[in-house]
Amino acid sequence: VLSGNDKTNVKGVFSKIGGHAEEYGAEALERMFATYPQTKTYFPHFDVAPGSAQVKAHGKKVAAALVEAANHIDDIATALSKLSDLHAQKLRVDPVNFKLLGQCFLVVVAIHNPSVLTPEVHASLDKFLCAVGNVLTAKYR
Ligand code: ZNH
Repeated sequence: VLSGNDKTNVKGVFSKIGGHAEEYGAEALERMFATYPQTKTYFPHFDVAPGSAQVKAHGKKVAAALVEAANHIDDIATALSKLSDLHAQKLRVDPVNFKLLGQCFLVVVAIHNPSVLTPEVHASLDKFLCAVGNVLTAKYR
């Protein structure tokens, strides 16, 4: 469960990264595909080469969902309800992969903003990314 302090920390991260969120989303995907090549199997219809326009576009969507979750941090489940349906009913991504993408996103934030990611903020952002992953896999059965 995210504490009040976690929520403040997460909002702080998103306000500091501001307009870079979309770019970080794409970079996190690129890093996930490179570091954990098995994740590419979910995207057989994508060009997953670094710099791919499809990966950039998808990174934007993922980042927008994260921003939406951060903006509705008291009720992420409602904010991402449709996306949760999509992942449960159609995409059926193995939940382990959410940890991988979350970790890649953390690393990308750290690379670009070393001073933002204090250990305390790191822990809060990690909890938030886990919470998002939990929402997106909550309707699996
Ligand atoms: Zn996911 C899709 C988000 C994770 C896989 N996604 C998607 C979208 C979004 C998202 C927003 C779009 C939708 C529409 O269009 O409507 N994801 C997300 C998030 C996360 C995720 C936020 C976390 C954080 N996913 C994930 C993972 C994976 C995935 C981990 C694997 C690996 N997704 C996916 C796919 C898709 C999606 C495959 C579809 C794509 C296309 O376009 O086709």
